Amino acid sequence: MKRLAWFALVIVVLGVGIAALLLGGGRGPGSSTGGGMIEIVMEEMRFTPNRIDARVDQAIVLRLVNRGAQRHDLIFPSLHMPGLEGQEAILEPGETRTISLRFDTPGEHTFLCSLPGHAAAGMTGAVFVRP
Ligand SMILES: [Cu+2]
Repeated sequence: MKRLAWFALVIVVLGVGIAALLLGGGRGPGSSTGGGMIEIVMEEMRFTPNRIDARVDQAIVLRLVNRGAQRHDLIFPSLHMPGLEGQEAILEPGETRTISLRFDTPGEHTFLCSLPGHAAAGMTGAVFVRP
C-alpha cells in the first residue's frame, strides 16, 4: 500500500515535470530575454514588457498582441534595423502577429507606437542589444 502511494507520487511528479517542459517551450511569461519568443502586449498606452534584451546578430522573435481597443503598431525610428524591413507591425484590436528582428549594432534601440499621440502618452520601449 505504502509502496503504491510512492509509485503514484513519482508518476505525478514526472507528469508535472514533462508537462512543464512541453508547455515551457522557451516562452515563459515575463521573460524578455532574446533567443526564444517574446510576447509583447500592446494596449492603451503601453507595451508590456517594454524592455527587451538581445544580442548582436541573434534573431529575436516578437509575438505582438493587441489587447487594446485601438490600432497600435511597433516601429523602430532608428535606421539600424535589419530584419524589420517589409514586416507589417500595425495591428487591429484583438490581432496578434509574429515578427522577427535581428540587430547588427549594439546599444539601446528605441521602439514606439507611431499612431498619433501614442508615443507621447508613454507607448515606447527599447531593445538593449549586447555585443
Ligand atoms: Cu498605439
